[in-house]
Amino acid sequence: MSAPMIPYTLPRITTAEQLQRGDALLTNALGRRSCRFFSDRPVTRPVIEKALEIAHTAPSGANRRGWRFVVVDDQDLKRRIREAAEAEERESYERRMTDDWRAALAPIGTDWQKPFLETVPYLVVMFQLNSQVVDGRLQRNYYPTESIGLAAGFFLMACQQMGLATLTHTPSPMNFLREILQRPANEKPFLLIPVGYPADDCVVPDIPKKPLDEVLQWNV
Ligand code: IYR
Repeated sequence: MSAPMIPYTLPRITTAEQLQRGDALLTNALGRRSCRFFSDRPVTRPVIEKALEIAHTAPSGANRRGWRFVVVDDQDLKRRIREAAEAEERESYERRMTDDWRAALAPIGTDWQKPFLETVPYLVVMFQLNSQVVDGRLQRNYYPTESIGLAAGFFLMACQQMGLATLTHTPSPMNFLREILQRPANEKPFLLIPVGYPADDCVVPDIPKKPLDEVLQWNV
């Protein structure tokens, strides 16, 4: 049965204001970098909750919001996650990755060691729900990967807007997150996002982003 329909409007703004707002957001987006050196300075809880509230507004297949966000601020859990992530990462860096993959990562300078997983105030773990209980029965979700990807994108931009640094960390495989965080089998770990402030001596690789005109096509 279709839901009742309600009016939808957006404020009418001038082209100049559209561009001004776009520029402000672009400056912000360009300022975002993946951070691998975090301060242990605490982040006030309502701030991270706000960012999650924003993530939760993302569009999702059939409006199911097929995701779970787990915030970890417990030091012991962070340590266990670091240990498990490093074990997988060590195996990946030393054995599982192809030479091409290792070469692609060389400019970024990453390795299997992830001390930031313990330093950072929060680890946000996003789980993808390929199914969930709706109206009392387990039903499949639609476009769950696209949906959680959008939620993650919203979250990263929200954090940046609020002055928080993030990293999209992908230890692989990530099943240990489900075990450590005691999530059920229908919840698949999608992304591990450390959130906090950059360390005072934080550095990031000086690498350019591919220009837009290399990826943008108008018509055919
Ligand atoms: N998951 C590893 C390796 C890694 C992979 C890609 I693709 C990156 O852009 C960066 C790192 C890690 O997090 O170190």
